[in-house]
Amino acid sequence: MTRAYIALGANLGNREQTIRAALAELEATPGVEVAAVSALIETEPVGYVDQPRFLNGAAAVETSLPARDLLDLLLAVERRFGRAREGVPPQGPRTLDLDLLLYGSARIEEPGLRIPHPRLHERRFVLEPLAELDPSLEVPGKGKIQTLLAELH
Ligand code: PH2
Ligand code: MG
Ligand code: MG
Repeated sequence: MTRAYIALGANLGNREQTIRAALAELEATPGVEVAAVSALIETEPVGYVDQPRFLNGAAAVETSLPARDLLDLLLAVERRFGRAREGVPPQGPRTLDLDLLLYGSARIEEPGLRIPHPRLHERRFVLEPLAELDPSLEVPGKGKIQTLLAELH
């Protein structure tokens, strides 16, 4: 089993209901156990700023799925909850965003699959929920969550 961390985000529709239902789908998937979920926090949009506020959080899962299969599962769950990818801005509003942040201590650079997530260390809305789950968590090649968060100030 590998411990993986997933970023949770939504800024359209009933954000909390969608995130909770998505977590239940992950939990219902063979080979995936949701081990911990952070508080869901209200955040100002970053990057593409002209959009509604996000609800963000993070989840730790224990999984026997390879990283690529876990990623495919996250994309399938996003689609099931109405996530559109055609004709919408890449950083724009979405009903559900599930980003694979960390997969054990793995470093992976493949088309469509970059672990650790390349923008993890610069996003407070990702680091804060991760720090709540485990402040001593190590981001391969970057350092401890706690330190990364302190460096943002
Ligand atoms: N996701 C983005 C772009 N901007 N801003 C916040 N606050 N939260 C997000 O999850 C987010 C964002 C693209 O994935
Ligand atoms: Mg995403
Ligand atoms: Mg994202």
